[in-house]
Amino acid sequence: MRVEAVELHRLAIPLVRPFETSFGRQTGRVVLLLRVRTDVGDGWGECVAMVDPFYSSEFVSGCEDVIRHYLGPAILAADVTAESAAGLFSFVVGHRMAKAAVETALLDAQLRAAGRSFGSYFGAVRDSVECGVSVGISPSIPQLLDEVSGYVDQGYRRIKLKIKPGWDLEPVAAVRELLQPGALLQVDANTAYTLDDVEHLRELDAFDLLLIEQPFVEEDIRAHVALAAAISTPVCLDESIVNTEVAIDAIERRATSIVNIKAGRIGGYLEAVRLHDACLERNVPVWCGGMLETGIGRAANVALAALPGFTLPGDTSASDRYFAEDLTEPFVLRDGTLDVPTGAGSGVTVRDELVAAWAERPVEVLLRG
Ligand code: OSB
Ligand code: MG
Repeated sequence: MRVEAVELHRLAIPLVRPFETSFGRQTGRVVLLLRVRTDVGDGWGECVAMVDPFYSSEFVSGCEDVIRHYLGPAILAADVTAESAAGLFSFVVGHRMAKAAVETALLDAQLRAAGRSFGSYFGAVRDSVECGVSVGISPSIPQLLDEVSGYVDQGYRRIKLKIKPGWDLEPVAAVRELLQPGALLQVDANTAYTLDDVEHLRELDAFDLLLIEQPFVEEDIRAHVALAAAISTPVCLDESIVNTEVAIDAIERRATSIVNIKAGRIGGYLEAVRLHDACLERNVPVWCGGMLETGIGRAANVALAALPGFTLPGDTSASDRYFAEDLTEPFVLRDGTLDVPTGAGSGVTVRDELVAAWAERPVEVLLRG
């Protein structure tokens, strides 16, 4: 494929409700979108980086810069395919979220041209996926219960509560009490704890949680090994999993018995399929994480979540959990599931008028030559 132009679109989209985690509170999503214009047609990619480097070291402006100065020029200088992108980008260390966005745009262009869907290309075995919902830290327990009840009524198949020191046992107990017996419940600490908290975290064992996600800093695999040995709640890594090899190492060391797969965090969907395959081979259940994506990123996540190893509901919630209006046709929850798009490429159509309306700055275009 020959790439003629790379467009960088930086948008700001309001969220329907603030989203608070142990690392901060967001009222909107600043999102970097890429459109590649190629000799076989256009493709879109969404970058999962947040506006601040609080979830990972990557952030929107950093990704813009890496694409502007390195990844964009690289795909404009040589013939490229989604399959050759990772190799072409290997001269840049890290910056996986930026790389993932570019690779996904290339894949979208290439599969649209071939008339093939992301789901078919990834190896999807289902035409719809079970959905969970990630619930932010709330100003109070009654407000949390209100929000959770709303999601339960909508049909979400699993609740994930964001926790941090001072907001853990009490909200988890209250939500467990609210839910039907056997309902799926899990927690996500986004690195807010330390090994000094092991005795405290052990108290979560009383609530029959599916898993606790990323209690400790991303580099500290050893601390997760120690926690996993000390509590009965399964430990699941998110931030720590930066590629397939790191995941295999964490699995073999028993730091993680379940893996949260986010294609953006590990450099793209091709790597996500590799990671899925490695986990499936080892009988390690996986689920599809989310980063408050618009319909562009969500379409690809839902296709990924249709692979056989994704046996737990993902953070693949409906468009209306995030946005009053989505950038594509909305993803609508039906009996707790979302349909896997079947059209070519991502299978969704980007609403150019919304891309223009939510632009934070004029589109930046990188040209060949
Ligand atoms: O840790 O999974 C996370 C959102 C932004 C950054 C990190 C995380 C999240 C979520 C929301 O939990 C998942 C979603 O609904 O997209
Ligand atoms: Mg997480």
